[in-house]
Amino acid sequence: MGFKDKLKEELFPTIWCPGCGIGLIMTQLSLVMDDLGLDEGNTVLVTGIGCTGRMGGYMHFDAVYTLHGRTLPVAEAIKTVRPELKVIVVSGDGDQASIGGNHLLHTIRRNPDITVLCNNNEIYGLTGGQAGPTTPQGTKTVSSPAGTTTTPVNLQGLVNTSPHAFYAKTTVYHQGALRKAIREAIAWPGFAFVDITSQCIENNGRRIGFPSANEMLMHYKREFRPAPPGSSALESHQLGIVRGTPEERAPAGVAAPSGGSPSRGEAGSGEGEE
Ligand SMILES: Cc1ncc(C[n+]2csc(CCOP(=O)(O)OP(=O)(O)O)c2C)c(N)n1
Ligand code: SF4
Ligand SMILES: [Mg+2]
Repeated sequence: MGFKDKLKEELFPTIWCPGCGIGLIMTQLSLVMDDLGLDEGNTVLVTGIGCTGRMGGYMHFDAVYTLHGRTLPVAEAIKTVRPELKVIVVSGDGDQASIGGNHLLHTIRRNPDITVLCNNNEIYGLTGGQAGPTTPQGTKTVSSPAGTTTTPVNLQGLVNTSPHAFYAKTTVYHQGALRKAIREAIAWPGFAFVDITSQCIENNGRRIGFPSANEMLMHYKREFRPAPPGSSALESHQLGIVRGTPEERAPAGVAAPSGGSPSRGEAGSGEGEE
C-alpha cells in the first residue's frame, strides 16, 4: 500500500483551481493515513460545503458531505455511535468559524475524540471570494472592496479556551510541519484542531496582489517560523502545537492515557516544518 491508494486518481484532475492549496492538504492527509493504517474500515471523513469540502469525494474513504457549517455535529454523532472509528473533519474557515462557529464553540467544550483539519484560506473560496471570519482586517474582497473592517476570529484563542484541546498551526508550504500536525492530531485522544494557512489564488490571492500561487507559498515561507520550545501559545506567524495535559485531555468517561505529552505551557515547536 502507498498513499496514492488513498486517492481516487481516476477522478483527477480535481475540480480545484491550478495552484490551490487544498491538494497539498489532501496529499499530506493521505500520507498520514497510509502511515497510520487508516482505511475505509476504520475511518470516516466528514466535510462541509465549500471548495475544501470536495476532498471527501477524491479519497477512498466513507465520507459525509454535510450541510455548510454542520461538520462538527455530524462528526460528533458518528463518533458517539461508532466510537471505534477515527473521525476526521476537513472543511474551510468559513464552514468552521462562520456559519459553523457556534458548533465549534460547543464541540470544543464537549471534547469529543475527533480531528478537524481547517483549510484556512482566509476567504469564502467557493462562492467567489467574499470576506470570511478569518479574513485579515483591511483585506479587499468581493464583499469588501474598500477593505474589511471587522476583527478576524482568533481560532487558537477559541480552541484554547478548553484545557483539553489540541491546537496546531501550520501552512501548506511547511509540508513537514503539516504532516506532523495531522499525525499528532489524529493520535490525540480528544478534540484536535489543525489550523492550516493555505492559498486560494483565484478568489483571494490575485486580488490582494500575489501574481501566482507560488508567490503565496514563498510568502508563507518568509513569514512563518517555528515557535520556540516551551511556548504556551503561538504568535500569529508561529508554527507549532499547543495541547492540554494528559489528565485534562481525555473526553468524559475515557481514561487519560499514560505518557508524556507536554502540557499547555510546553508547546511543541513545528520542527521539521519544511
Ligand atoms: C446554509 C448555507 N449557507 C451558505 C451557503 C453558501 N456557501 C457555500 S460555500 C460557502 C463558504 C465557503 O467558504 P469556506 O467554508 O471557507 O470554504 P472554501 O470554499 O474557502 O474552501 C458559502 C457561504 C451554503 N451552501 N449553505
Ligand atoms: S476558488 Fe480558491 S479555494 Fe476554491 S479551488 Fe479555486 S483556488 Fe482553491
Ligand atoms: Mg475558506
